[in-house]
Amino acid sequence: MNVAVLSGGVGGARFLRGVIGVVDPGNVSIVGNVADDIEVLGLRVSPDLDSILYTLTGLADEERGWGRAGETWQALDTVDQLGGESWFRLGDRDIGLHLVRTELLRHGVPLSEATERITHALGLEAQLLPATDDPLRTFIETSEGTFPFQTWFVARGHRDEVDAVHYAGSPEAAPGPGVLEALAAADVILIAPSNPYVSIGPILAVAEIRAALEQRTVPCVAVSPLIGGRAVKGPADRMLQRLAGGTTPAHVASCYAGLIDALVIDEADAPADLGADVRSVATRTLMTDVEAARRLAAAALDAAGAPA
Ligand code: FO1
Repeated sequence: MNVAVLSGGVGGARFLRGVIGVVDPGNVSIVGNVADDIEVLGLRVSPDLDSILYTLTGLADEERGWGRAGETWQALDTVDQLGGESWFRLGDRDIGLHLVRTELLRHGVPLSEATERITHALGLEAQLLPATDDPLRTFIETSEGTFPFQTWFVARGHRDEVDAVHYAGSPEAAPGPGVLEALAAADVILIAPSNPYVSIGPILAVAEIRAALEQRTVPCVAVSPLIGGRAVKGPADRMLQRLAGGTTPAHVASCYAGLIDALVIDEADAPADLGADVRSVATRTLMTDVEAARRLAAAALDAAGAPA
């Protein structure tokens, strides 16, 4: 069975670990968000691709949720000492990856190919596909101004309430190599429990990816990132409250109108009526460990009528 998964960073990565626990990783294609990528200290950082890569290869710092385990920060200490830009914390091990990626991009290698080389070198069996090779960046509009995603998220601690989200570059962005092929070859399409606005939204802002989902001939199932109307971590609940008008499963489903056949929700949010076209399936969605992530992935595949 071929499975394609649309995913953001941390929550998505944990879910993906469940997916590759129940489906042959060689049959899993991941379409990853690249709109929160950032250039910092001359390095190109792709946080969501890296969270997925590190998590699936066992290199992630589980507690922090991003970056690598056993990280040290000597390079950043020097940056700090020299008055450089140190608000976006790059660890020594992590920097090694960014150096390689940046060098490849500087030589004209597209992000998709750079990602392929890096994931291959680290032994990732699943296919990790950047949603696009084109410049696509999320901007957050607030009453304090409009900020690039990482400025709002990290530097400002995602405290400002969000009035709107923009995906700069989306009208020109084409799907990355392999993305449409992976969606076309999939027996099931899954949307990971990632933030609908800043993780999945940018992927769906690539018109041809959205169209592929609208015209799908196979089931598409999303997993809600909320439990009892609350985000496990991050600003998803506040964003849904403000931008969709609430945090119920119906509000989550509204972010994927016309794109999904079922929404997996937490038992704490059940029962939910999502209208005639979208079923809701309730299960325990908190991914406390790998086994819980596997159970959630299996429930999502079950909801798609394609049991693992
Ligand atoms: N998140 C933070 O909250 N603070 C950081 O300093 C930070 C650095 C960082 C470096 C590399 C990387 O891959 C991720 C990093 N993140 C950091 C996480 C990242 O900003 C977000 O979790 C994602 O972009 C949201 O999906």
